[in-house]
Amino acid sequence: MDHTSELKLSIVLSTHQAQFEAVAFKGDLEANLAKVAGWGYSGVELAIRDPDLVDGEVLDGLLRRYSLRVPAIGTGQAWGEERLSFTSPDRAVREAAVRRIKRHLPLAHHLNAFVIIGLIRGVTPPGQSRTESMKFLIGCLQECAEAASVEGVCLAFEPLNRYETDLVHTVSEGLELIRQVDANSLGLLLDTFHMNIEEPDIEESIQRAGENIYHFHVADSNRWYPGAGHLDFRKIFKALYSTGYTSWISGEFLPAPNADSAAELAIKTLTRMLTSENSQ
Ligand code: LER
Ligand code: MN
Repeated sequence: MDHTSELKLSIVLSTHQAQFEAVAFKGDLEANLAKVAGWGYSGVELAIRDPDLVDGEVLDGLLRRYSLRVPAIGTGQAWGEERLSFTSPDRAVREAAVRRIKRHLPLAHHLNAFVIIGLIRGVTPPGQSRTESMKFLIGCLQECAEAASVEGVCLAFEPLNRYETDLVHTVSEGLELIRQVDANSLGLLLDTFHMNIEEPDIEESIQRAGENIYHFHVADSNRWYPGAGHLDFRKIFKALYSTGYTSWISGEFLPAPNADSAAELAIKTLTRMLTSENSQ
């Protein structure tokens, strides 16, 4: 396994201050981009609550200055900060969530980035059945996927662990959801932190997801940087690349012991794991 010729390593960075914890860098965009590039990452995954708050020209200039690409745009802050969701019992909230995802599409098209559908799926509220939540979720995804196709963008749906949502925890459930939405622009984002909690066999699940894997998040078992927990990333990457995956590995982990050390240790560990002399 030698991917050194084209190491596509990125890290999640929030364009603005945010509450979500597993993002090492928030706030001061230029300072953060400079640091990320300095450590050797070639990409930044941008977590954006509201794309209307992002100045595209300023962003373009900064990405050029630091030679960084954007593999994906994270959208979960619209849930974390504003409670927008695809499964709200309130139609107006669901419509606002769909509108928000659609607003991400022009920037995603411009950056050639996936739009992530993670936490914005929401949770089943008291008094609503899971069946109803899934019906709302599928309807919202169909609308977003259609708009994404028109814009030439793909959506990456992320199975999340049971402590964050009651809806779609596993690769199997993710694949079934994709089948039901039935849109070419929809694939999966797999996250090793969630897989460690929910999948019976991480490597087998990765292989089963196969060409439906559009994007990949890494954090260790404790949601620290890869190498700080007990996940076997060599086995995980072997399974991932055996599916034909050629896209990005994106670090989404806690700023522990602090953001800078986590980012630096992550890229060192990932680079070592992905070079031939160190992989089995
Ligand atoms: C949330 O736990 C997560 O993994 C993010 O990628 C949410 O979109
Ligand atoms: Mn994730």
